[in-house]
Amino acid sequence: MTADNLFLRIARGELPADIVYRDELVTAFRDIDPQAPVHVLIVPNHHVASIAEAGPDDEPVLGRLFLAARSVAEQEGLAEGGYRLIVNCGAHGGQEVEHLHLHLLGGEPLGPMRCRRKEH
Ligand code: DGP
Repeated sequence: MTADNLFLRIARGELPADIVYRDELVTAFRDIDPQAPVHVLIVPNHHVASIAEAGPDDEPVLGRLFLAARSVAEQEGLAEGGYRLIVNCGAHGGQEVEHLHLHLLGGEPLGPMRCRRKEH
């Protein structure tokens, strides 16, 4: 399996993940390597390699990613304390998986910028 289709296969239910939200456009599941007490990834249910590859047809799913992130944040008890949403894009952005994903991080003060807690 390539990294390209990993998240698509999770969204399709073909690979296991701790799913916390799903609708007809997007799926949210817990990150396998959490960088905060709550770390959820929200992904489109169809293939979009990155935000750089998104086009006008993807506008509904792009909006849904943010609204789903808000719902998950409320579900996870983050609404009051606040949270951070991150989209990595391409090599310089640190994107490792080539399927568009929105990181939802929260559960503690995150500081001015977030770095990985450990090396891979
Ligand atoms: P990024 O660097 O923005 O491409 O983030 C990729 C994230 O995906 C990273 O935080 C770890 C997570 N991840 C990688 N493989 C898996 C997996 O198989 N399952 C889950 N749940 N998360 C994964």
